[in-house]
Amino acid sequence: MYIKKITQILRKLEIITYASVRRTSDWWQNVSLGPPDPILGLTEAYNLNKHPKKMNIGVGGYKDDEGKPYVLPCVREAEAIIAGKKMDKDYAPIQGIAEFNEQSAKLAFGGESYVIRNSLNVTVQAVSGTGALRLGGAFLKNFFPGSKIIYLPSLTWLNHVPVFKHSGLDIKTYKYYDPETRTLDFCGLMEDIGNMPENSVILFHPIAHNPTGVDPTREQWVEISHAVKRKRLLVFFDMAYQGFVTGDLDADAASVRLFIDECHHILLAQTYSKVMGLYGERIGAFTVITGSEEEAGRVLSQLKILIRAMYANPPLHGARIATEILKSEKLTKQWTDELKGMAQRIISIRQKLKQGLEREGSTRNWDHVISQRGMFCFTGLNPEQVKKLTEDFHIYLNTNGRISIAAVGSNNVDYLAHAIHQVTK
Ligand code: PGU
Repeated sequence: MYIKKITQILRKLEIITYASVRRTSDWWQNVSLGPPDPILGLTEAYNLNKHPKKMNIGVGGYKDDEGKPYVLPCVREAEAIIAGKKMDKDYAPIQGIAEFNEQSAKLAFGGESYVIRNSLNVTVQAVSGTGALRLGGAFLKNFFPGSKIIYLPSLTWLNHVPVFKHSGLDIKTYKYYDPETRTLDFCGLMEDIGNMPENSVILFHPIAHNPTGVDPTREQWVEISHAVKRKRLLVFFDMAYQGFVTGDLDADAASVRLFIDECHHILLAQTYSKVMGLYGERIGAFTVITGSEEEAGRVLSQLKILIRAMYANPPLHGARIATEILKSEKLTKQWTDELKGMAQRIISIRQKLKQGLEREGSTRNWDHVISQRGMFCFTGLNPEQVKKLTEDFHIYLNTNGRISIAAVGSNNVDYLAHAIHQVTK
């Protein structure tokens, strides 16, 4: 009897203690379930699907003609050289590996660029393109004296919005793509620039616009540059596809270099994810063009403080690979040949897709499949049609109708054409 009483008391105490612990540690009860990522979430869904014909054409990652991930042979060679050097694993400097930063700036601006000759560029290693944009966002939030608004093209890479929001900037859009004509809405773009408040920030994709594959012409870039200057806008270029369109690194950087020649003090995000296929290595660079070497020193000091607080210093391996390739004439030549190979395979898949759609009997106009540039095709499919492609054909793509042509192979392009025709006829 006595023992029973004690046990009851102990039990009660335990419950009380447990309840009080529970009460104080219910920290996350108001955390709501977030939606899957609109791009990377597709891979999660794709991985769960067991259908033999399933296709993941949602994520912008280059695959070989059999749909397998492709490691560039120049990357394999660079890795062999690095392995042979038995390098240490010490921390990189806060701003990253100096040689990598130099080579990245040369790649973007050209070795003879006046900004490099006069040390006007502050180029730091970044955690890939996303990290470069995020660092740029933090720099703008903290130091840009103008408005904290960043203007993005209406239709842009989906992650631009959360990256800049997370940086504390306000997002507005400018007209870019005309869905009727499937071309650049140049008049709308110029009109919107004309209406922007002075000293705002405007983001451009310098080549292979994601998701539309529609870029301004050289003449249009010149006009844009003049309009931007009239409004004293700060230009942030997000260059994710240099070399991916033509295989010519200089040609694909033409818009960035035009702005440099016209004395714009731009910001630039670069990534080696696509162009060297270094997706998972998370390697990129961020540049601020300044007005003097002294200003450059001050800007670098503040970037280092921001980096230190965000991730301390960047990883080594991807930077070492890119540096080996960029500093060797032989490997750079091999790299550009391999870039050309990737660009050509994408163009040939575009042609096969269009032919396939015609063979299926589609009477729609599919010219844009061929005319758009870069990794993506902005098909014009609506969310309902996209849903049907996924449900009926096990094809995963973004609800905005964007497909990564670079992830389609000769073995499944006809299946894709058949499926697209079925949902659009
Ligand atoms: N900027 C643009 C225009 C991009 O398309 C991408 C990647 C990035 C920056 C960032 O690339 P990093 O991998 O951080 O270097 N866009 C791809 C990749 C998947 C994703 O959304 O991250 C895409 O599918 O749009």
